[in-house]
Amino acid sequence: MALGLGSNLGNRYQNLYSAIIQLELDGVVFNSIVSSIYETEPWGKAEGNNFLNLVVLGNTDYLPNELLRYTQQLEFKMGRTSKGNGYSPRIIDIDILLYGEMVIQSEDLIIPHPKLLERKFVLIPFNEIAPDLKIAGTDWTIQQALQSCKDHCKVYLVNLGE
Ligand code: PH2
Ligand code: MG
Ligand code: MG
Repeated sequence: MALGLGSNLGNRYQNLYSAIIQLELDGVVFNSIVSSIYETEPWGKAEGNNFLNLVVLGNTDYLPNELLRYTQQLEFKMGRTSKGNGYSPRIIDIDILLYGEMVIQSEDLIIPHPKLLERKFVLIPFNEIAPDLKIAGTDWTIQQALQSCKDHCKVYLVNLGE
């Protein structure tokens, strides 16, 4: 199971860090592998500052809809306010990217994430930790998806050293 996290409001680094810690503390995600953090240009109609983004790959005992409910509650608990149009600045955004081999098309949840293939701010961190992972419902790996991705928004590795 893989999650994409993003923040472009407040202390962006701390927001990402708090969310990962909370996911682990609540036992929702375990054995997780976390990508580096990337500073990314707003993609699409997104307003506001650059984002920090990362991808978490891990295990979970939650079913997809339970995981969705949990992540939405965590976003809310961390102070995310309006849902806006989905593109307004946010303290934290937690998106389910993949859930094993599952393909889900329900009203409130689509897996794989419907915009996964279009977004370098997701594919670049994802490729760092799982280039050979297959994307359910496609013949592609993460690396192949990244190589074919036409997104021109800039994605920079954040150097946290020193
Ligand atoms: N999230 C969006 C829309 N645009 N752009 C970047 N760079 N990073 C995001 O996390 C992001 C976005 C909607 O959730
Ligand atoms: Mg999102
Ligand atoms: Mg979201």
